[in-house]
Parts: sequence; structure tokens; C-alpha cells
Amino acid sequence: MSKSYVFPEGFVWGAATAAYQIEGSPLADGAGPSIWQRFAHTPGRMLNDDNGDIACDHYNRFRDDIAIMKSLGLQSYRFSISWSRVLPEGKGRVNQKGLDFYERLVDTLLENDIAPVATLFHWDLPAALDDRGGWLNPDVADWFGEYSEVMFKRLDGRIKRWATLNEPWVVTDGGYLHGALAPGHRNRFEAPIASHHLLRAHGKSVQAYRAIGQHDIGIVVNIEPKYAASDSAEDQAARDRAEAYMNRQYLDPVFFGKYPEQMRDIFGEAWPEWPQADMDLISQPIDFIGVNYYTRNVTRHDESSWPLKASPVRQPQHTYTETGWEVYPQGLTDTLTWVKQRYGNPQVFITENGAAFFDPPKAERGRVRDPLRVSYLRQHLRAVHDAIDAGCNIGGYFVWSLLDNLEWSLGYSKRFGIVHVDYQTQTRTPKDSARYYAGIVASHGARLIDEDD
Ligand code: GBH
Repeated sequence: MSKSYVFPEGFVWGAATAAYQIEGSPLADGAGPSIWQRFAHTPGRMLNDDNGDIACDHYNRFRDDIAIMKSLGLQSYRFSISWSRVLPEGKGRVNQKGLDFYERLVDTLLENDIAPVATLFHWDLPAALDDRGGWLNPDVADWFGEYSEVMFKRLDGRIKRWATLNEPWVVTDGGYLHGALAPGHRNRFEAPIASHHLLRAHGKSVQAYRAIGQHDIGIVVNIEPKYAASDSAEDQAARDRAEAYMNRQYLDPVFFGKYPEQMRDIFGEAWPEWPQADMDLISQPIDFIGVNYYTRNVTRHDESSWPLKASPVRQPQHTYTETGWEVYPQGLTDTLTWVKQRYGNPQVFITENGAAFFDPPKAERGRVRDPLRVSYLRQHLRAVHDAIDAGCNIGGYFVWSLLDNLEWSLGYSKRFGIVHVDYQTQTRTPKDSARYYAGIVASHGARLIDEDD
């Protein structure tokens, strides 16, 4: 007898996006520039010189986009708030019109019975704060607390699930260590400091939430399970470093008030000691973890890779996405069971999961065939169900992404949407994967059994 894929009652189905990737109009209605606005307009930083000036024009078309969500039967929508729309200088003066945009967005979602889930920081730090050192300035934690408070006061009555940060690992690894993402620094000493202040900022936001908020707050992290390439002690240690660096660097402090031991091996003298008071701030209880899952890593020891001394090993027979990430659904089950075991079975939402594939560039007679994405979703949703069977406390799933959008420094070259966007005309066309996902949502998972793969 084959297994049933019906999900538990109350399991939430949604889709996710982020402000700079879809909104466009980054300076409209009194908004201040963000570091991504600045980075995207710095020559040489973005593939094909793309930028987020227009993106999906969601700032003007959010009602149409909500109508699409409604037509797909989505129950929830995860979006992010652009800090510098609300506080153009990052702190101090509030820009009423920026707040109004998010209020309209949330109200329209609620009118359509779609539950809003808001991320306070998805990488677009106000440029004015970067001028003061950004994530390297200890005061940034208070600035983030102040901004969080503005949002909670205005919208906690209507938003019942908040995430403080999206993927702090990507912010520090991409923004401060390797420099491929804004603000584009490449500095071994900066990355640990940025990490710590991101976590302190998270702590300040949770603290503000407990004073004002009535619902749930958590943090969103990217997790890629790490498997050693061999049984050798060297490869095992490389695996442990890679796991500590990406998967535990933020969750261990939040749950245990302690950084992984390996951080010192990785960063050496660049890894500071931090006061216990900071660790207490960081480790306040949260209500859920958001897990973004895309791929796994098979890891081997590699002296030449800086600073981890660990490199991923390519798996020749396996499928890779257009961003070069291995398709490995079992890794999602492994990730969720790892979180359950290590952190005491907290409530988890899969806040992102999806893939970029070579879709046909244009819709043909209203259709975009994306069989690889359909199969990716099918396999990963089955993997989520397997984790639930194994006792994981999973509250919902958000596909990345609702729309094709600006894939950060890769510009518009990579398409993650279940809805195709023709950037010339801003026409939206739900891909086959959107129809497929709508069927899963409508059947609460039951349809996962119908198709092979
Ligand atoms: C997310 O980050 C972001 O939250 C989102 O904004 C973005 O658009 C989306 O994913 C798609 O990129 O090369 O095999 O070693 C993704 C985090 C971290 C996932 C690095 C892939 C490298 C895999 N990524 N990781 S590999």
C-alpha cells in the first residue's frame, strides 16, 4: 500500500518573496536608498547591469499579485519589509507613505483570506546606516529594535507571524566575507562582527516584540545539510566546520547562547570573545524557526579554500539546478530531523524552497512548461511529509518564489518563480508548477500520491 501524503490539519501553504527582489520603485514616496539600491547601481556589481528599479513592479501591482495568489488558493504569503521605505535614514523620522504601502498590502491580503508573514530584514539595509558602519556598528542592534517597534505597533494586530532576519549567514558570508553581495566587503575580521551584531539585532527585535506583540516571532536561516565526502578524519572535520559555519553559527547562539567551538578554528584570531550579556540577549526564546532549504553539500577537506578549508564535491550522476545547486530532496528531510533533534523539536516553517531552471523564456499561448520545477516541488513536498512522519513539528511551507524576480547579483538571469514574469510587459503567467502547486494546496497534499517520480 502506498503512503498517504495528506498533511496535518492547520498546515499552512504559501509562497515567499522579498522586497528588493520584486517591488521596484525603490525611492518612491519618500523612501531612502538601501545598500542594494546602491550596490545595484555600482558598475560591475550586477550581472548584465541589472537593478531593482522596476523589478516586478510589485509596488504598483501588488493587488494583481494578490489576485494571482488567491487564484492559486494560497493560504499565506511571506514578504519582506524594506526598512528604508519606513525609516528613510534607518532611524528617527518615520516615512508615513512607506508604512502606508505595507498597510495596504496587508489589508488586501487579509481581504483575500491570505495570512501575511512579514520578514523585517531581507538584506536591504538602509544606506544611511551603512554610512555609519552598517552591521559592523554595535548601535545597529538598537536601530533594528527601533524599526521593529514601529512595525509591531502599526501591524501586529494584522500580522500574526514575524521573522526578524532572513539568512544572516548569507548577509555575512556574501556581504562581508566574500563580497559578492551588498555591501560587497571582503574581510575576514568583519564577517564575525557583522554576524554578532545581526544576532544582537535579532535579540533586540524579539525583546521589543515581547513588550508589544501578541503573536509569534522567529528567525529565518538557510540550512544545507553537510555530508562528509569520505570516512577520513580530515573530511569529517571539514564537514563539522562547514556545518558549524553555515547551519549552527546562528541557531546555536539563539537556542544555546553559545557559538559553535569550530568558529575559532575557522576564523582564528579574527574570531572575538563576546560578553555573556550579548549571548543572553541573543538567546531569548522564540516561537518558530524559518528554514530555507535549497540543496545539500558533500564536503571534503581542502586547504586552498578560504577560510573554511572545506569544499563541496560535485555529484556526477545527480541533477543540478541552473544556479548549480544539487537537487537532493532527502536533504530536506535530514535538515528537518536534524533541527528537531538538535534544538528540541521547535516549531518550524519551511520559509523558502524552490529552484531556478531553464524555463522557456516566453509564455506560449498562456502556458509556461517547467517540468523540472514541478518535479522538484513534488519531491521536496514528499520530503517534508516524511519529516512530519518522523515527528517534526512543521507548521507550513512557502515556495520560493511566487514570481520570477531579481536574483540579487545574478540579476534577472535566474528564474525561481512559479509565476512567469515577462519583464518587458510585466505580464504574469502562472507556470505549470503554479498549477501543480495549486492542486497540492487544494488537496492538502493528497495529490502528491497521484504522480510518479
Ligand atoms: C535565498 O538564499 C534567499 O533568501 C532568496 O532571497 C534568494 O532569491 C533565494 O534563496 C534563491 O537564491 O553552491 O551548492 O554550495 C539562498 C541561500 C546559500 C542557497 C548558498 C545556496 C549555495 C549552494 N543560498 N547556497 S552550493
